[in-house]
Amino acid sequence: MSIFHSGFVALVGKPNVGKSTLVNALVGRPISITSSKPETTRRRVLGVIHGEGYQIVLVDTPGLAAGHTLLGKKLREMATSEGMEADMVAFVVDVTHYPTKEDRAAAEVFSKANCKKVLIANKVDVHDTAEKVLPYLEAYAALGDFGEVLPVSAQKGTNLDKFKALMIEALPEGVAYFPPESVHDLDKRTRVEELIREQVLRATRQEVPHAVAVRVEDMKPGDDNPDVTLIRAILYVERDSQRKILIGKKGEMLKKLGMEARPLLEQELGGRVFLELWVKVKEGWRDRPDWLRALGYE
Ligand SMILES: Nc1nc2c(ncn2[C@@H]2O[C@H](COP(=O)(O)OP(=O)(O)OP(=O)(O)O)[C@@H](O)[C@H]2O)c(=O)[nH]1
Ligand SMILES: [Mg+2]
Repeated sequence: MSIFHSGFVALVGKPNVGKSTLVNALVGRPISITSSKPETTRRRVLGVIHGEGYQIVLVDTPGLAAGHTLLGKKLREMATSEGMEADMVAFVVDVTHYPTKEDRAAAEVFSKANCKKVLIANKVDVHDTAEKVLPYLEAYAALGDFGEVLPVSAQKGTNLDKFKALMIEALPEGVAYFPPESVHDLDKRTRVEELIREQVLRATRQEVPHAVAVRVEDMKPGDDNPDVTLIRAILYVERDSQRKILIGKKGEMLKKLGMEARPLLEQELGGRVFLELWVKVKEGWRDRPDWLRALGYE
């Protein structure tokens, strides 16, 4: 009987280094939302790579940051425990800049993981020669004992085959955790919420993206036309000023968000979608345990 290898590889690091973009590039589908705003990922997302004789389960984690809200604390705890429990840790850094205080803090946490570790230096496409990348690799490699150091570009696909080979090599013998058709572990409702939030992250600035949570209140086939899915979602914000920004002048922002999210939801659900978006203020939800639970951040 041939041997099967499988296991969990946690992608960890500070926010905005490209962990989710890497997961999407490796899986070959946009399963974890991305944006140029730090702290995009707020939940663990599993992405599955299927192959002959192996199955790699990628664990996308929230970026490790010094967030002062209860949500920030929960995300830190989640990312840390996912890293500690994985079969391999991929510590992701970004070579558009030299290591920051946040990189150092994250490296200190994850160098304690008791498993194989690699340093993945992402975004090498921003430099036009390999020589220019070298000093960044050296600076990041000095942050901890990360065994291999691999320069990659999630956006251009550079060295992702080598990254995959490193993961397969590190996987223990095991069983397939997911059936062949599964590429992620999120249910439909969560995917819908995440896709709507992705559009909010892209369209807003400063503190607004961080203060928004999305909840699908209702998702069902239309009464007259069962081929259409009716979705009613609420965008929760923390203050009335943020509510006004999300609605926009004459409701233009909300309309734009709906127009941008709808085709993505139709692609996700494989049919027509009627999307209704509402904005509500839930003061200080990021510091309220009951609301974090209700919003699925526990
Ligand atoms: N130039 C370049 N940009 C990249 C690359 N990979 C990711 N990015 C960009 O970096 C930004 C952050 O990407 P994400 O994948 O959301 O980063 P993340 O590490 O998951 O961030 P958090 O979820 O906030 O922790 C986005 O604007 C991406 O388009 C890359 O290989 N090259
Ligand atoms: Mg992310």
